[in-house]
This record gives sequence, C-alpha cells and structure tokens, in this order.
Amino acid sequence: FLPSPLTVAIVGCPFRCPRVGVDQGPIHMVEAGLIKQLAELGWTVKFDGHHQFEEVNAIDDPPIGILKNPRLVSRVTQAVAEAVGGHAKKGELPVTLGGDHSLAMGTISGTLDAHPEACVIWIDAHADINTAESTDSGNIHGMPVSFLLGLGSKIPEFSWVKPALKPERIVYIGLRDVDAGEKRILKENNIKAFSMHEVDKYGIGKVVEMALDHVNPDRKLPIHLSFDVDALDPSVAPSTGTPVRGGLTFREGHYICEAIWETGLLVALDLMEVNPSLADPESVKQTVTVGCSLVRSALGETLL
Ligand code: HAR
Ligand code: MN
Ligand code: MN
Ligand code: MN
Repeated sequence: FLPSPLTVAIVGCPFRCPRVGVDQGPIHMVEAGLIKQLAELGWTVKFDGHHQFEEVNAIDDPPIGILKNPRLVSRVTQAVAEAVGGHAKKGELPVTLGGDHSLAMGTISGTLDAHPEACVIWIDAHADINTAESTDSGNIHGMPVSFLLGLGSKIPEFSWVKPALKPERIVYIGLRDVDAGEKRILKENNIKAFSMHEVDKYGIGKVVEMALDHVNPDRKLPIHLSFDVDALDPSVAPSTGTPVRGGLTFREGHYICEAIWETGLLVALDLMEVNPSLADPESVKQTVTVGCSLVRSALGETLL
C-alpha cells in the first residue's frame, strides 16, 4: 500500500465549532514556514491554499438533541473526507492542519476509504468518543471517534460517515480528561488506551511499543496518526481550546511522532486544535512552533 510517498498534501482546515471567527491555527502554521520546512526534508509539498468552507447560517443549523452546529460540522467534515481520501488514493500523504478535532471524522473516513485496513493512533488529553447520548457538552469535537466506530444513535445528517473503524484498530496515548460516559464506552468496546498514568509508569518508549503491538502487531498495517496538540502539557502547547494539565512533555510528543515515522507505515497525519485566538502572542508562537516541529518529526526529521 505504501507508495513510499514523496509528496505530502497539506489540507489546511481553519475551522472551529462552535464558531468564534475562523480558526487561525492552520494559517499560522503555514505562515510559520511549515511548507518550506517539509520541502527541506525532501518532500514535494502540495498546498493550494486553505480549505474554503461554505457558511451555514446558525438559523439554518439548530441543534439536534444537544449537538451544536451539526449540519455545518457534517458538511465540513465530509468535504475534508473527500480531500484526504483523494490525496491518499493518489499515493500522497495528507497532512491535515486544524482546527477542530471533529475534523478527524473526515480525515479518518478519507484514510479508511483509501486504506481500509489502516489503524488509528490518537494522541489527545481527551478520548473524543462521546455519543449523541453520552455527550454533556454537545460539542462534536468530543465525539468523532464514536461516529467512526458507529456507536450511539444514528443521526441522519451524518449518514455519510461509514462505521469503517473497528475498535481494535484504534489506540490512544495521553488521555487524562475522559468523561464518565466515555470511560464506559472505552471499556464496553475493549478499546486500548494509554493514559498519562501509563506514560508515567512505563515511559513513552514502552508505551508507543505497546500501542503499536496492540493496533499493528505485525507492523504491516497503514497508520493514521491523529495528534491533538492538547495532548501536550499546557506549558508546552498553551494555545488550545481545552488545555488539561499533566500532559506529554515536548520530547514525549516528539518521540511519538518519530517512532511512528520509523515504522515506515504512516499514510496520514492530523495536527489539530492549534488555536491562536486563545492566548498571548508568545504562547501562540510557542504552540505554532511546536505544532510545526511535531509535523516535521512525523515526516522524517531526525535529531542526528
Ligand atoms: N469530553 C468533553 C466533551 O465531550 C471535552 C472534549 C474536548 N475535546 C477536544 N478535543 N477538545 O480533544 O465535550
Ligand atoms: Mn475543538
Ligand atoms: Mn481531540
Ligand atoms: Mn483534546
């Protein structure tokens, strides 16, 4: 499956929900020089501007149950699924910059369309696995994994999302803010998760190895890495919507990316929830810089 891709396709997704202006995270990362940095690593970089999303008027998008902006999120993520799937089918490696982690509903759908056997490594403080029944917030960025797994009641507006992900094909690293309902869902579906407790106990090297052993035992399945920047400790990545203390260090985050790159199996990458509107300029710069350097590590930058 792996065309040892030479081309990376940047899918810039300045999208956040609920919508407070436009999310500038992807724009900042490109402006910080990400494209040139990847070119210097030897990649051919395709980028034809950030994704333009149609507006859906709030009046035309009332909540479904308590789910906020469901039609907007559905349309945006569906467009992203098509973009990511299209790149992956051409043998390009899509790198999606976000933006709201609800976008992963799209990116992972796109990856699984091109690589049905792919597994997902989800790096996050949060499990993002609430269903329409279990969510307290109604924020769809807390729910993409349940949609991909086909859990919870079906919402017609999201009928395009195929339940293409199997519970044994996803593994989490970095969790530390998981809702009670989500803990139940993880247990009931036997989903493997390495929280910060396991990172402390075993060290990041062992945790990544155990995560890969679970989700990719023979090291032959394609890998989709979905990295929520809030997995990092807020002292490392402060500009994000839902920071939680006690997160991954700078090196632990980079180690994960380096180790996934070393497998030679990476077919898609998300770098999500970089949110420059939420902090002072120094914090924004720090977070954008760390976001870019995580992407470089996942795409082959080495320390020596
Ligand atoms: N679990 C909470 C909810 O469902 C918070 C989810 C926050 N998620 C993100 N992405 N920011 O990981 O609302
Ligand atoms: Mn979000
Ligand atoms: Mn997330
Ligand atoms: Mn998160």
